[in-house]
Amino acid sequence: MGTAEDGAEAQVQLSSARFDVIVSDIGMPGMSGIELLRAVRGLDLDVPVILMTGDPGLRTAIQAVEFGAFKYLTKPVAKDDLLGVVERAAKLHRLALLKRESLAVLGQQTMQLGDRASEEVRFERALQCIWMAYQPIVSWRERRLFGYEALIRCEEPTLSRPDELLLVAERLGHLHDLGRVIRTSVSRQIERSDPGTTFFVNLHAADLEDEDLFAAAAPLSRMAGRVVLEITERASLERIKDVRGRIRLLRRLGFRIAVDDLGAGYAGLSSFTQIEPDVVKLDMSLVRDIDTQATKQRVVRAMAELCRGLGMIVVAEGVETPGERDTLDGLGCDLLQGYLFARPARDLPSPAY
Ligand code: G
Ligand code: MN
Repeated sequence: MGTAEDGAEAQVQLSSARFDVIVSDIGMPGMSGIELLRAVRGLDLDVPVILMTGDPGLRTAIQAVEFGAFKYLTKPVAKDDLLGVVERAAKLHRLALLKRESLAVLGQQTMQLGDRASEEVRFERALQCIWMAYQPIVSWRERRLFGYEALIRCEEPTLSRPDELLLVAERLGHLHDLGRVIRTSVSRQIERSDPGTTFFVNLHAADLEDEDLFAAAAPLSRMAGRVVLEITERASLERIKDVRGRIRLLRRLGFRIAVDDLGAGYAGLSSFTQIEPDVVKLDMSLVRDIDTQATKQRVVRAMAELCRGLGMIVVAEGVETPGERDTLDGLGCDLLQGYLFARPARDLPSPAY
């Protein structure tokens, strides 16, 4: 149990001790209760925060809940009511801790999605420690390196999975910030690398709405001739206005375009007709065990033949075994990528042939 005169003092106490529940006014000198809530989430993802105010405005109430306050009480608050809320909050806090513990015991990698305040704090931290891993894409026939795919990695422990990081960026409306950090980071790597190497960079559909992607002076645009932008088949482009026009602008800057995860996404050919890709990347689900699965072989042979006929380069991703490699080669896949050649890593790992 502890008391604090204002937000700053509460923060000091929070950084040295654990609490079951936090009860705070919204209107306070210096730091508001909402700001305190945000700071609390930087230190503790689970502790319930109960906010009180004598001046209930709709906006603060909405904010309080949106930012993950456990409850919002209007003063005067009867003592028994407050005690009841605090007790309930403490119990749910213990439950939250037990849940984390059980996930750790089970060794499960789950999404650690939290409330808005904790997401903002974690995302800000994540942006500070993003780095790119690079995985080689090789021409197996020629035993030659073709290029690298840049894959996002992040040291923030609660957002270490790329899918989580992207989901939180989306929820917070920060996808453009993330895309810009990625593109700047890749452009630095390209500057330091051999001029013959091509770099594959994943786009999020939302990036197609970021003016920075289309700016000729943006860091990656200045190296567009060495970059293939990957657009996944898994996400829908329906929301994006004038996809064709946007793709045309990217080509005019010098970028080449790939359709990623082909075979895993929506049925139909809308991504193809809209994007007319230079490169197609077959999804790993088609690659896995292809050496023993006749159906996959038929599909991949037909896809590779068609795409090559349309002048597209075909890349197979997620190649893990020599059997998969040899089968894909025989089916007409020009370029291969996967753990068999190298895992994604910093500093442009060399492929093993
Ligand atoms: O969505 P996209 O295809 O861009 O994602 C590639 C992901 O696949 C990366 O996260 C990368 O680490 C992973 N990956 C790369 N090579 C292999 C592989 O050979 N096997 C498996 N299982 N995953 C791979
Ligand atoms: Mn990709």
